[in-house]
Amino acid sequence: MTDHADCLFCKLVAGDIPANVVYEDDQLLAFHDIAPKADTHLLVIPKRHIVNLNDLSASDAELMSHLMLTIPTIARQQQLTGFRTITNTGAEGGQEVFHMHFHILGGAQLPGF
Ligand code: IU
Repeated sequence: MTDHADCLFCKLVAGDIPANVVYEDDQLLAFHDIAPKADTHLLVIPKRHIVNLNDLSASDAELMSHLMLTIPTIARQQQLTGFRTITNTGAEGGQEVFHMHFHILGGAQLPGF
């Protein structure tokens, strides 16, 4: 499990590492993925360090609701008429950065899943 102090996305939140930010509020940050896997590839993260979906508790319900409701707002701002949202959970689920993030992929026709 990644320690908060060594967490790359916590460093982005802190402004210690630059990011191409497209959205920010008191709880969330969204930025362009450094290695895009679609024409538009954004990541939406909670500012607070949460490892992944397995790390959530009932007290995070309001944050998760806000995050989910903000995804289409960000997509609209990026002129995405359709998009795919993915979150990888755990190494076996393909997670490489252990600060919870939701991928937004779009900008051109995606293949079926
Ligand atoms: P994953 O779901 O944990 O596999 O996704 C991690 C994403 O973080 C992946 O798409 C990387 O390209 C992306 N990323 C980034 O945007 N900036 C970075 O400095 C690093 C990874 I390291």
